[in-house]
Amino acid sequence: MDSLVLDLFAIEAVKFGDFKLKSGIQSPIYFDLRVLVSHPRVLERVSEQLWLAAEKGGASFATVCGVPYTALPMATLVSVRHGVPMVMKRREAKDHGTKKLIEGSIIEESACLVIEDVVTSGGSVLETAQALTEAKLVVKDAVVFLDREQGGRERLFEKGIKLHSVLTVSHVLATLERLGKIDSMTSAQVREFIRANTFSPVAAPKVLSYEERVPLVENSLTKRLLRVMIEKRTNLVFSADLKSKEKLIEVIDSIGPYVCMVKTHIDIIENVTSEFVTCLTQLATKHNFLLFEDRKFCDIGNTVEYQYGHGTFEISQWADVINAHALPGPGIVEGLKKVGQLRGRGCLLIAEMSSKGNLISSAYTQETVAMAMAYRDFVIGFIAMRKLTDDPNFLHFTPGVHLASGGDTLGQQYLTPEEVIKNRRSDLIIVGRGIYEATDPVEAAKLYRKEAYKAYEESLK
Ligand code: S5P
Repeated sequence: MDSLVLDLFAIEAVKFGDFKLKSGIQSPIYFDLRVLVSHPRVLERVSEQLWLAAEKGGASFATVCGVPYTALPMATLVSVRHGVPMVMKRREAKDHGTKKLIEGSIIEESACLVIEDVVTSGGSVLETAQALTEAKLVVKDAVVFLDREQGGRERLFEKGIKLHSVLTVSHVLATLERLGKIDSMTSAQVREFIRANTFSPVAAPKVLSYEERVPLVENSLTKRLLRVMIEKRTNLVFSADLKSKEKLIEVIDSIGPYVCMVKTHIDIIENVTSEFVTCLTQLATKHNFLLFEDRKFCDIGNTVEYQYGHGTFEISQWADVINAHALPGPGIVEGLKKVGQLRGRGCLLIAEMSSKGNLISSAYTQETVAMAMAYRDFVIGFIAMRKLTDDPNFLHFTPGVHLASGGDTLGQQYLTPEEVIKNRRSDLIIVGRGIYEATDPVEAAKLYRKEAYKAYEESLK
């Protein structure tokens, strides 16, 4: 191992001095294993050591996956040399087409070994492991060439991943000092830096109960919704996508006691009149639920201001909540806010969609979350397929929910209430056809309510 450490030092894969890390912290040591691609013999040895470390650690796996990008050539060498298939993780989901994050043939439920060059906090390994898990692979082991000993091992262990390493910083320091490449001062300085910059193991943030969230949220509409959810013990939103006014009123009146919100597409209802809208608001008062018009605004600020405040449906007059795409940029929220904020309304940003092949990328989702943060006085949450932020102010609404998994013929993809609330940690489920197309919509609403609320209670444990 001495000669490998010396080689790394010679090719400047390990450097001493004063380096600014990605996090902004100044570090007296820097590892840059990206240079390995220019040194094939060293790269080959590094890869072989990774294999041996995983083997020695007792890792068992059917595929390997390198954390992009530096570990990709390492994983490739391991794969080719030992005949273990590899899968490849994209840095982000493709913007078009399949949106797959993991490329390669996947044998569901088989174990995959994550390969990484350097581990500090363990964050990159976790991110890759999460993508692999979502692709139905099992991650129990990860192997890293260099463990910076800053808490990554412990953090990964907490998440059920055993980290095997070829080298640790302590080992590298001791070797270089012993071989006269660095002095004892340098090595002591690095040790002190590592000691002072260790990430403490963190448990996944606790899921807050609705009661715990009420005093934390800033927006009064969010507070109101949470209170309804608590009082009625429901996190079910009914998507009332019916065309007939009479039928719609009948269904809403019968399932009203079991939902905290009713979502409409006002433009699909035939011959909407002001009496109908009044009836809708009366039902909302009678059964204590909020009204959400699923208008999905998506235009420049000036236009959405008109669409929201005026026009046939006068949405701002009766809908407590509306939603909007972030696509046009912050102007859309500004325009909607001009109309809605004074009336105490709230907006959900569409950060993800349930439909197959939708063009939303992970970068778009992140930008949407950032936009919401900037307008937290009006944006109360997201339409999303999972929890996107731990900020208690934002509620996550997930559509595409059905007790029978699958989808429809037009691209809708369904998840179960349990998957959405317990595993993906969303806050509310949106159910349409699962309820109004059931033989007995009232019984169906009761069942969805029960399942989603039970999943919420279990997520608190
Ligand atoms: O990504 C989305 C966003 C929304 S708001 N996927 C969706 O399905 N929706 C809406 O949720 C959709 O417009 C419909 O009103 C409801 C789902 O209906 P279901 O019958 O498939 O449950």
